[in-house]
Amino acid sequence: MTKKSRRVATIFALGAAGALVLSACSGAGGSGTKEVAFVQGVAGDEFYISMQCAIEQEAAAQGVSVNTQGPTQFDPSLQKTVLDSVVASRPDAILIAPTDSAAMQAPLDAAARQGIEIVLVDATVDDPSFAVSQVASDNIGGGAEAFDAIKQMNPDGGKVLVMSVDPGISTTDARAAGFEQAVAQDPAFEFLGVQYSHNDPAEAARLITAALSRDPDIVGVFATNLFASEGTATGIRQANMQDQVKLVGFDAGPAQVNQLRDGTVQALIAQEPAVIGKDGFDQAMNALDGNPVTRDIQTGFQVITADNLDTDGAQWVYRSAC
Ligand code: T6T
Repeated sequence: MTKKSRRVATIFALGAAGALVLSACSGAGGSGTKEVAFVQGVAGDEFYISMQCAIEQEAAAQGVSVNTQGPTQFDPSLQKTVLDSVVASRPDAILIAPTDSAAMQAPLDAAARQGIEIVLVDATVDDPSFAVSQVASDNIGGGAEAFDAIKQMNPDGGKVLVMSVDPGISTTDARAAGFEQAVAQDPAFEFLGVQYSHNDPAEAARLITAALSRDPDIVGVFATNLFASEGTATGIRQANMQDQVKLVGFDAGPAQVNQLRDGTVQALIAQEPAVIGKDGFDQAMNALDGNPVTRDIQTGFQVITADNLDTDGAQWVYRSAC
């Protein structure tokens, strides 16, 4: 098993509750209480729920108030509306996962100009110089690791495809680039390109079905996030091609883990959302307290397969509720 984490992961139990749609935790603090907002990429995504839980736990330990908000879809225009209302509530700091590296630039520049400390968590923007800190996974490395996993299962090579989300998302773009760069170094593999499923599992299922009918000899697919992975797995299962097509998905939501268990997915690349959240929160506090701030923090990932899912892989599964 490959272990890339540079830190010890926060250990989570697998939550049973359903997805959150929109959550707000902690009200306004009294005078002197620091107020922090966390703006998720999208509500109900177990990656951001896991991050939320860690931020709220850390904040509670420090007596800080946290307000968590997320748009109902992974969409910069919806996220901008959420951000605007958060900025209007004048928190001391905002932790945010920008859903588009260009579209979220101006709204975040404007928020920083109002004196709010901004920490970018998970994703970034084209010019993050306004941010006091940014914390993200090794996304390029994770994409390369996905190719390694596919290659191990297909030593003779073949056609491979990336199922991504939307162009312009820093995280998934970097994962796709890391994968493509790794494929380019191996002439036994043919890269069929990147498809964009708009964070919609049904669209990912539709796209993979069409891709498999165009190229029935595809041997591997890398799905760059939780929803792309879930939908791609569904499409491969519906085509009954799970024995031929090796699927490696980014993230480790509970539904993805079930698909790993049933053999539709062969490997998951789990991030450390709790570490990203806690580190981001701590850097915001450093900025507010006038302490030294770490500008860039890179967190790790762990490859989960059926072999380690019930042992040391279990602690990497994301939470459904705090
Ligand atoms: O993969 C994560 C996150 O890192 C990415 O930026 C968007 O998608 C997820 O939230 C998973 O759905």
